Amino acid sequence: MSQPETKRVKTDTGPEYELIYWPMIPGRGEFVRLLFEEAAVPYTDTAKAKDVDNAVSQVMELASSTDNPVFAVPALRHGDVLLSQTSNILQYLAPKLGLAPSDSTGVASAKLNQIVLTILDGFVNELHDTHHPISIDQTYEEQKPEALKRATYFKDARVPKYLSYVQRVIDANPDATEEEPWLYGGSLTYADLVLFQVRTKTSIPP
Ligand SMILES: N[C@@H](CCC(=O)N[C@@H](CS)C(=O)NCC(=O)O)C(=O)O
Repeated sequence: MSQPETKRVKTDTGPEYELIYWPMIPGRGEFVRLLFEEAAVPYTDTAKAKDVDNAVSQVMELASSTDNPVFAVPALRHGDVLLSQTSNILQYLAPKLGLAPSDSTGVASAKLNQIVLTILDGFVNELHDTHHPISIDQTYEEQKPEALKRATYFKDARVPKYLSYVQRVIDANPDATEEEPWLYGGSLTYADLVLFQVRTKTSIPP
């Protein structure tokens, strides 16, 4: 892996950051929140609004908007910019919040995104599908037999494969040490925060 530039750029001035996400569940919104929290940059969050019905309405409105179509939250509003797709939002925010190396060639950005997309594929998307293998609009209870089959396969085959990938990424990083096993470069990036979140929230049964 080529050495990333280490200089950090933290430009947190400018319009307010607004996270739009479902209230009541941390979900994919949590990945975005972690960046703001780590950088100690203020943001608003529909999920933290006192009026839950209003927060839900904002999400629903956004997901059916024709002006600036968004398929699903999380979404980020930053001035005139409205973005969705978790990894896309993180990739936009990280350099602004000092959580990705400055990157004149775009290589660091693409490499970090590659790591993040793979972790999200495994520990968010595939994990989610173990509970909703037939339809995301049906509850887990409506698809339990299929969920059991899917979860067994996920646990036995996919989790080890994804974990081995993460280990290979760390091993291939010349700047990672035993004490500081960063995924990319010699300091914390948003990819490490994504991994932290899936480690914290993912409980794989034995
Ligand atoms: N690939 C998207 C998936 C977004 C997604 O599935 N969001 C969920 C909440 S975590 C949702 O609101 N889904 C509604 C739907 O898919 O219709 C991302 O990473 O942001």
